[in-house]
Amino acid sequence: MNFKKEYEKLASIAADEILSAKGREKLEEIKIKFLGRKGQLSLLMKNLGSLEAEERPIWGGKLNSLKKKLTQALEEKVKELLDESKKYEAIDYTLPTGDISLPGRNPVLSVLEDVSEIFTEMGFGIAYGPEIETDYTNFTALNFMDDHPARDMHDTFYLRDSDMLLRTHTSPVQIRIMQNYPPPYKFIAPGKCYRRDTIDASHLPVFHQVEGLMVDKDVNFSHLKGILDEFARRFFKEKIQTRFRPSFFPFTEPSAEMDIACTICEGKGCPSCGGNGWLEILGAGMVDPEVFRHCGVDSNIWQGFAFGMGVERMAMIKYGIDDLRLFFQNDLRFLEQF
Ligand code: 2NM
Repeated sequence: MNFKKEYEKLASIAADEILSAKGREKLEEIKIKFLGRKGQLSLLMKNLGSLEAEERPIWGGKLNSLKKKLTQALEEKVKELLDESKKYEAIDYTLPTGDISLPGRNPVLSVLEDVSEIFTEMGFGIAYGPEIETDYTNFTALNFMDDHPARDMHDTFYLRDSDMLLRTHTSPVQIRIMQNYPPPYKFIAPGKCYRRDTIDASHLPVFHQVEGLMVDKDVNFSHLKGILDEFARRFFKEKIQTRFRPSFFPFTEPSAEMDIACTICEGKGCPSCGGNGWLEILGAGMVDPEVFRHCGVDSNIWQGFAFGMGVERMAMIKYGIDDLRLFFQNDLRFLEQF
């Protein structure tokens, strides 16, 4: 062996390997490799005899101080690894956490709960249904014509190679309940809906709706007005002014939209309400007999009203927010205000 070359090699790599060792097992391996009884240092010791006689004490001394240096480095590394493992041992995962500040709930969810609670207090149940729906329950049963623009690929998310789609409103929940249970009905259907809208301050492709249905043997338009008027007063404030305007939906006849006096200008007219003093908050109407027919409900015996509102829109009006994208950007500066 070339003694000097082997010595230089050992001296240059051994300390680095010790310092960068990851974990006790690796360190033990390194220790055996360099300092073990049959390790590289012992090998060199045994080979001192291959040197010229006058060189032996010099290289012997060098080997001894290298051995000392490596032994010391090893001891320090053992201590370092021990400290590290103690650091983890010292964490007690069962201790209560300290001062973590949590933001409030997302305002969309809290408005959805507020709306649901008001209707629950008025005796409505709550029903849920799938977000993936059929063309029949989302459109046909609701009296949408075959060529209605809402059915367009540009407006609705269709699932590839099937007649399934992402529901564009929660009305298919009402359809499924009516198809599967006998009247009377009095429930709301809150949940996510999907439309292929281009994102802007008032449109997102995913949004939330609360729709409702009340069907019995003697339900008429005055019940619709009474319930929805009471809802508006509980949701906004006792003295809020409301009005109903005639409207059109494929699934109700007659149909109406309900406005409240603008919460910003109280009806005087401002940019928020487009200057006319009123904010539209929901659509409603008497369920069309054609919808009942699709669900197997006899419209000669049962009548009722239905309504629907956009939760994001309600939250925007309630909290005076002019861009609905803020609800879903998860910016703590926004969320912490609720
Ligand atoms: C609205 C407005 C008016 C509605 C109708 C029905 C059903 F299934 F009973 F026919 N569900 N929801 C309805 C009525 C929804 O949203 C603006």
